[in-house]
Amino acid sequence: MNEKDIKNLEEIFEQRIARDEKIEPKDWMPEKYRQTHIRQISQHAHSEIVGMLPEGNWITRAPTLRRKVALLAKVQDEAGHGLYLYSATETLGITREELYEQLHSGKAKYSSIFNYPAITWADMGAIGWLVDGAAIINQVALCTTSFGPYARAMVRICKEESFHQRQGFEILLTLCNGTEVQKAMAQDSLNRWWWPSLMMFGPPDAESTHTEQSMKWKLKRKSNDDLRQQFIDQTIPQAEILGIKVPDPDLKWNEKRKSYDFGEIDWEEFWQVVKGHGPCNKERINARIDAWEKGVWVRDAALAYAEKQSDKKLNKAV
Ligand code: BYC
Repeated sequence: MNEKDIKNLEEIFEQRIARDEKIEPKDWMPEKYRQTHIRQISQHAHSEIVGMLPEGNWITRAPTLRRKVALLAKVQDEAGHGLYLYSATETLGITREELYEQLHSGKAKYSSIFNYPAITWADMGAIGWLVDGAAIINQVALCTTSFGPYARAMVRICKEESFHQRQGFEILLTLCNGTEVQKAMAQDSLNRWWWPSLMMFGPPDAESTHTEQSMKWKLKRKSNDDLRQQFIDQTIPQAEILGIKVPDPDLKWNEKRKSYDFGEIDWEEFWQVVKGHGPCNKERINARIDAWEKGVWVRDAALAYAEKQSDKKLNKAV
């Protein structure tokens, strides 16, 4: 293909984006569009899979059977989200093995939030309420993203995240209506998860390397700071219902902006966690590598079975 042909294709592509048409896997797309989607969708998939670890650890310690069933279903949903998202990424011409390799070698990122420990039962509430709450705000915007398989996966994922957010809020509501010790546990959990939840939306717009291009391609529909503000405005009234306090002395309603002003986020901490130096980074990656290595016999058995079946078909055909 010569330069003129590529320019033509680029123009047609930009016009399709402008018309809000979905881009499908077999459509022509600029290489950078493909690569940035592989990066973001796979990081999203890795986040779902690594995100199962802090909660998975609490399934056997859930306080009642009802809580256990709900948590088990939530963690199972996360596995499903990871699988749709890996499948969506594979449509862009990368294999599942390559994606796992990128996660295990530390080349691919996953959400910073999952590098914090879940140390009490209240953390199951805070993860559902805050982490899934933040995820919904980010993902509702992604339901209209320009790449078809990603947008369609988001619709179902958002519905399930909405259930997750409510189960988390309900855990905290129960604790907040319980004994003083239970309420203190809920407050402690909010203290520890609040700031890391705000970091989930990524660096401030001025420092975000990908936002400008991703907004042009309609991969991102809202900026990191806009989504973060929306999350804060939506979450503060919920904290008031719970009767617990967000750990930010600078948090204040701004009547003019009809939004909350809030304190400085510790971006140094964020980058430390993103670069692999958070409290649980090593533990999380080691758990994933361990699962991959221990699962080798399952993959081998499935492959051997598939080969046997295809040999049988072949023998019948001759
Ligand atoms: N953590 O230019 P920027 C869930 C990286 S899981 C780590 O703003 P972008 C759940 C960023 O990758 C939901 N790294 O990037 C599961 C980039 O580095 P690279 C997870 C981060 O992509 C289980 C650099 O910083 N949701 O719901 O335009 C249980 C510069 O950033 C983070 C998603 O993945 C971070 N927080 O915007 C419970 C949503 N933030 O790649 C719940 C999909 C930034 O150049 N992703 N970085 O090396 C997105 O919407 C966007 O990728 C982001 C970042 C808003 C996260």
